[in-house]
Amino acid sequence: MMMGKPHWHVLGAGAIGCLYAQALQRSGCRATLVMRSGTPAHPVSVIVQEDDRRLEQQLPTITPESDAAISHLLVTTKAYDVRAAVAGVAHLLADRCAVLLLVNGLGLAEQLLQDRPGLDVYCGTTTEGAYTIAAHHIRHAGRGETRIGQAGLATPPGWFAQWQRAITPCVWDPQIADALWSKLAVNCVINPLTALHRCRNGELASRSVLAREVDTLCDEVARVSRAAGYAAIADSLPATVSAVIAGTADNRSSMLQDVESGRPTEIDYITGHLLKVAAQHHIAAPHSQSLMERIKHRAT
Ligand code: KPL
Repeated sequence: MMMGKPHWHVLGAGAIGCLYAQALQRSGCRATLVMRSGTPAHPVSVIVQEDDRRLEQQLPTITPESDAAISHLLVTTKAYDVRAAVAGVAHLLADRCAVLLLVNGLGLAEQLLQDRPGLDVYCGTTTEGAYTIAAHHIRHAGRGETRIGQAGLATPPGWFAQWQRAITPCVWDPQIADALWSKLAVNCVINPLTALHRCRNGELASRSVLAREVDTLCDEVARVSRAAGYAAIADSLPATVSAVIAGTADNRSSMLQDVESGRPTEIDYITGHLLKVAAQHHIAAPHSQSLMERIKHRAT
């Protein structure tokens, strides 16, 4: 049982990091942003715009040089930054620090536990829609659901009640692996195709050439999903992907945004993870393999 309200440190002050940091602070928790090494550790003003409301909150910051003790760490960085970012604050982490990963892709919890077996790692996934307008200034564009869990943990830890007060709806999911795999499967279809064809999500349904690629890829991702033990997700994948495409038709996927801004992509943790699982089950996944190579070797 948790005594008092936990103090959350947030690593990754992008749109989702700012949204959750502000929500936690407004609910009565302490929330502190962890800035890059060498950044002046001044409080920053986090602005969240939703509908016609503008919520502004001063949040304290620390850098890895500080002597803070971190008991609860929320990680919302890009997938490829997680390992180094957590290593950068490792000396500040309490024994059995709770680390909640709200990042795209799979495989990172296992990596973190390999690096630091003492951590108490949780995983989450969210359909909240938020994008950055300027540094620490975001638009909360669409309300969604946040699911959090830890493999084998049926009941939530003490800190979770505060999350439910801060973020609605926020659900404890004893089957979090299913939710994470379902998101991975959708991202394996939508993200590389939109990034390669430089199109919005909706064009994957409205352009027949792309719709055929979606079908082929859904078949392949479903085969891997079934072999990995996610038969129900495999069966409903075409319908799930169609629904996400329709519901996010105007979106530029996160991978398309990464490509357009010349950033690295999260392909290693999305398609790359699928390919690792496919290899473990001796399943060929040539379309995913080819997409991954084309994304990695694309001309920028
Ligand atoms: O999760 C997404 C992403 O862009 O990473 C989808 C669901 C595809 C929405 O754009």
